[in-house]
Amino acid sequence: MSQESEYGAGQIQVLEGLEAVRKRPAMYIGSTDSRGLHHLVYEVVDNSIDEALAGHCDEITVSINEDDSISVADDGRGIPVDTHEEYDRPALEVILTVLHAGGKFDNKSYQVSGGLHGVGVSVVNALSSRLETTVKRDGGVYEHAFEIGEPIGDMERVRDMEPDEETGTEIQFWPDDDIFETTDMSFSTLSNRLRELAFLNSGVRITLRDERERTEDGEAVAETYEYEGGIREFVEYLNETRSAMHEDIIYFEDEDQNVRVEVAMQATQELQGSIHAFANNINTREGGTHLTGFKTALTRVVNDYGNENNLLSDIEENLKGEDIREGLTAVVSVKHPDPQFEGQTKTKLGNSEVRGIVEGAMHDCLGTYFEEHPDTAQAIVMKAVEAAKARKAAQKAEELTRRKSALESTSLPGKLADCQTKDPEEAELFIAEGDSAGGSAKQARNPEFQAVLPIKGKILNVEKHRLDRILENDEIRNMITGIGAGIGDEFDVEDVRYKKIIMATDADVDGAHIRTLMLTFFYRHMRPLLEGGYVYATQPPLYRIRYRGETYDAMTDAERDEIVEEKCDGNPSQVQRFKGLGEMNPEQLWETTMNPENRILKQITVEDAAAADKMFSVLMGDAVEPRKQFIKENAPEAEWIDI
Ligand code: 0RA
Repeated sequence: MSQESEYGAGQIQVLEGLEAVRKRPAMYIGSTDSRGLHHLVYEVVDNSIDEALAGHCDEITVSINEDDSISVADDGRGIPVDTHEEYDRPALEVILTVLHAGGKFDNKSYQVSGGLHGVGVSVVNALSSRLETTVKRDGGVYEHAFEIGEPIGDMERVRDMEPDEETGTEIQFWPDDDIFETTDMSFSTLSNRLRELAFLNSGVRITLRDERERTEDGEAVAETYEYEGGIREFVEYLNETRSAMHEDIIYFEDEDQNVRVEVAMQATQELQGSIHAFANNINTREGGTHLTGFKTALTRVVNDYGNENNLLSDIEENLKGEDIREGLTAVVSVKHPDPQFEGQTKTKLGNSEVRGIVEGAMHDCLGTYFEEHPDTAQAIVMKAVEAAKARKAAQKAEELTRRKSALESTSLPGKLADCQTKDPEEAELFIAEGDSAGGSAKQARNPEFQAVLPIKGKILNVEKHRLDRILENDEIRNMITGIGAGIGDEFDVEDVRYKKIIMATDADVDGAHIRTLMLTFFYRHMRPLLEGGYVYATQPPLYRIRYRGETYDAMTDAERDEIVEEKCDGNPSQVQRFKGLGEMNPEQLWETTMNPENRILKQITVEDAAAADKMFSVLMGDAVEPRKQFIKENAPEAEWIDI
């Protein structure tokens, strides 16, 4: 048999497609780090969500299995198993092996898969060492398995479906450790996204199981997310720890030109706003036309109401959008038949007609709501008036000059020991807790590329103060000028002077607190730093062990014990405990914490804005009980904040 007839043109195309995915995985799933790994799960789940949006599925179960494989099961129609004419192979095989095949099978009205990375389950298959599917459909149970994307044998019909059995799809896959830097799935990362999907698609029940962890009675750890109230419950959840100004959630949904719009919001007494926009279930962090439409209508309706009811006389001008959004929690979700994603991370909705659609719907619905709830309307306007007064006060007086000098002054803070290089790619800034650690770090550093800024103990808790007060704080002003890229709306990540900003704090409770204060500041006022992955924390060792002329560092008590047993025959010459960075001599500090060759840095990223928002309000806000609860549930992880 010739090569030609063994491999038809279709088969060759398949292999080439999968090869391309394995060669350049980042093109298809963004990256091959932990983020990319979790994308594999989302890719499969998105297909199940599509089934749910089409009205055929209401239950999805995601399991992290003991061997680190993932199973996703749904009760949808099942992936088609009949023969695909063009390829002369079962459709199931085509969908799992041909790039972008999934979407061609039916005209789904709102397709999530096909959105952000939206590359289809074939990409998951190509990047998995093994993948197994079970489909129940057309009266039968079908199985098919693959290795690194290629079918092993033929699809098989293993039995008939029982009369009471439901249709559906189960996909189990083993992410390929030749491709991914890590194959360790994080329960909290998956849970945040799956909870979000359950909020955004009311009526779908999503269960996440972790077979690696057992409860006391031997069951796998599991959580189920199901929200009949949809994004209304999302806003309630986000506001659990914030003080709401009105009982009910303002909510509306509307459909125009095939675009479905849903908005839920509630005003709170807090200073931080928390507005989250989604398009086809994708978190549009960079915003876009739906968010613009929402903001424009909000500003107009609140100003119209204020003017008509003579509530704006104190400020003698219209409220600005930022005044009105202070403390507002909102979720804006649109579903579009053909969403266009733009921006650096493709998380900005571009479809221009959406702006007017959201603006119009929001204007009508919020206008009506205000007419029907004058007390709430008045409270919202008065809160915005307070915000406007504070803003104007800050602008008017010396605050303006202070702010200007903080943001624009060219002179660097006196305490900063800058580095020689001016190339942000190479430059590192160590923000060191306390003058003694700062002093050691200045002696220890490599001045060519390492700058050191000591800060005094606890910086201001920015969660509790407006910008005018924040800018009065010397430590914060030093950070702003040192980093050199402004603050808040004026922050421009292009101007950062260092692309590694390293929080050097002690490995104790105080250190953890200071780190959290700094992170809160970065998150609220320099978020692109976190989004760009420029923020790190040092992880200095706790112990140094010496034995026969060798030194070993240990990060934990357990690691210390292991080294003592295995490397030192149970009898080390010295075990030194490092209490804090300030107590290390410069040489030790260089070796353990600053030398790029040996040090361990933890990169801090913001995976999920809603989860991060909630975490910072819980950790830094006024409500005490939820904070205790959060720390109890998340300790010791809370310290390391997987936002
Ligand atoms: C192609 C076409 C149809 C459904 C699916 C794919 C499908 C894919 C996945 C992936 C996970 N779960 C899934 N469920 C369905 C439509 C089938 C029809 O028209 O009956």
